Amino acid sequence: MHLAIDSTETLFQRHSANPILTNKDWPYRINSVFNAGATLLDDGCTLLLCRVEDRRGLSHLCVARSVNGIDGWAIDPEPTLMPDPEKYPEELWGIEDPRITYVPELGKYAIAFTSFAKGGPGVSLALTKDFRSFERLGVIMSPDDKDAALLPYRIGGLWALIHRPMTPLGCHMWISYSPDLRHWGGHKVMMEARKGAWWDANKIGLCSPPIETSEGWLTLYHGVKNTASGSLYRIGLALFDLKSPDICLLRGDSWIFGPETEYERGGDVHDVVFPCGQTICPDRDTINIYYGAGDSCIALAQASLRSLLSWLQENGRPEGLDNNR
Ligand code: BMA
Repeated sequence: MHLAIDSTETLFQRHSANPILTNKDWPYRINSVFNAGATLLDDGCTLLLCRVEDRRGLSHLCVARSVNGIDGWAIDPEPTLMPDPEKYPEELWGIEDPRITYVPELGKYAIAFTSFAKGGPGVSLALTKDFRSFERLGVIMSPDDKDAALLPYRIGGLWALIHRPMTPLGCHMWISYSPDLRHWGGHKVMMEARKGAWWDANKIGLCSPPIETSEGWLTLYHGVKNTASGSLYRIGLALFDLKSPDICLLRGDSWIFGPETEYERGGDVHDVVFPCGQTICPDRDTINIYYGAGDSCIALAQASLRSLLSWLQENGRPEGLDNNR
């Protein structure tokens, strides 16, 4: 049995400036800011597409830009992308949790986000070149579904989307394929939630978009443990085959990051760490992981790509073997 508790504690380093963005930083009145998509722009600046919850409880998206990805954030003076329920009824109760993928073939960023309305939460897709104007493609995965990200290029001629439909039997990670980003099929389970007492029992979901490495798609995912005092959101690691991303090559047994600090254990929803985006530093090894903490603020943790991969080689196991799940 692999517990590897000591090595996991040093995999993610919280930044001393945490939390790096809170409602007090916002140029207009909001309740909270959390769960941000992230990308590096051509000029090297970091862009966060933040989920902002207003004081009605509805979410929209707002851009924050920074030269070093840590501080000095320039925040759009008004919401960058507001729900538009007249044209897109699926956005009636807001838009949430964006994941950004740069798609070289299109020369555009693809944003997969949760659109929330009376039918439940579903997955919507939008494209943008500049994070100022957006082309909405509407709902691409019907409710209940969330935690989606597009892979950056076609696989076998088809676009690939990771997402997390919900069923009463469990919430597992799926992958689906499309010739045109609008029509989706070839649905396959990528990775299942475990059962029983596990930290990732019953409900898992993709965090930030998978990172392409020579060993496979390195993937952070969240697991949700239900306890008598509520849900605990923690982060685990898995590696998927580059050419067949529905094949899980390795999955760690322990979580590698969980709520510990005051801003993670408190907040509007306690005990939540929820990354939706990351950037990779010029050394091509350091990852900046941006995560929502307690559904109230945005924090930054740094990790080494090489250390995450070697932790998985030591502590991960292929899926499908008898592993007591
Ligand atoms: C999930 C999502 C996230 C949120 C988390 C904890 O289901 O809705 O946006 O951060 O719950 O509340």
